[in-house]
Amino acid sequence: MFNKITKSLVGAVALTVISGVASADNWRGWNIHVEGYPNTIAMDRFAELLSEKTDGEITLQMFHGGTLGSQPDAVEQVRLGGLEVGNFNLGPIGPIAASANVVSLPFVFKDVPHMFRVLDSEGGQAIAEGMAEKGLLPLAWYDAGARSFYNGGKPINTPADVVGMKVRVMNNDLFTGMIAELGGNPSPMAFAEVYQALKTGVVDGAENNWPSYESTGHYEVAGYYSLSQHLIIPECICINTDVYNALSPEMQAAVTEAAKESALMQRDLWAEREAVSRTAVEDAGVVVNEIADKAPFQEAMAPVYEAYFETNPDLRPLVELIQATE
Ligand code: GTR
Repeated sequence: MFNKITKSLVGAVALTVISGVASADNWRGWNIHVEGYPNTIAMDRFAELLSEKTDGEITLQMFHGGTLGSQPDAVEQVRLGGLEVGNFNLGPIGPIAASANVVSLPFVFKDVPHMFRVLDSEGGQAIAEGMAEKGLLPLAWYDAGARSFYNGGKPINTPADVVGMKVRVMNNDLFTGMIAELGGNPSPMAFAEVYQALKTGVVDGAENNWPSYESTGHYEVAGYYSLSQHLIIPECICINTDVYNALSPEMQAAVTEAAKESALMQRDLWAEREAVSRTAVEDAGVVVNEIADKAPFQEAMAPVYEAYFETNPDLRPLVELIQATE
């Protein structure tokens, strides 16, 4: 009896080896957002689709709410292979992959559809290649809307309103430059620290899209939201490049398909959540203002672009390509 079992086990192992079926890969994924947020739902769906499309050969355990660390740390983790995947905003990736930084130039995109048209073209290809070279291969793009300024005390209508204001930004020289050129004091800080910093006056303001402004509760402590829409930055489902390259072509296709399906879901959820979040904060008493003339904000960004081109002269054509994309 024992012999029989042993024999059939040996047979099964041999078969597995011969047919090249590896044992399941268990991946770990990072996400900064809370339960119910579009990205959280879509990353969970990505995990489900991964199992389905790979017949369980790849499983993904998602860690939401930034429990595995801040975004800059998690970006490093995925690059180094400590984590396999993450849902990242390209803002904190720019300092690592220069081509990915083009999307963080203020006002570079006209609107979100323009951003997606660029990402779906050769411009997107160049950005993706630059990221993959640095160890972060983007499998699909998520929507993160447009970022606008918010603060306590008064609305922002002109750059003069930003003078002297302490504004939290994500870690990236383009963002510190952006605030400095408007006359404010930039304060790079982890996302998780912003609520307390706004509440205690360590910073006067910050900037983000509707869903993050609402989900973090920042609106409770910074009640003026001014529609500057100065940054339109995509997000990725990014995978460690070596992990992806080690997969068979069939597995690569399955992983990419799962990511793309997740992204389509995220974009639908995003559109809904933007409206829901806006209504929620307005109902809570947030004062929202349109900025009648954004040109002075755009003009103030000229030195930010110059500094970027000085460090990355070879990326000027990519920026021009984006600007020329209809
Ligand atoms: C959110 C974005 C996060 C993070 C955050 C921030 O809109 O989805 O990945 O970048 O902004 O401001 O740090």
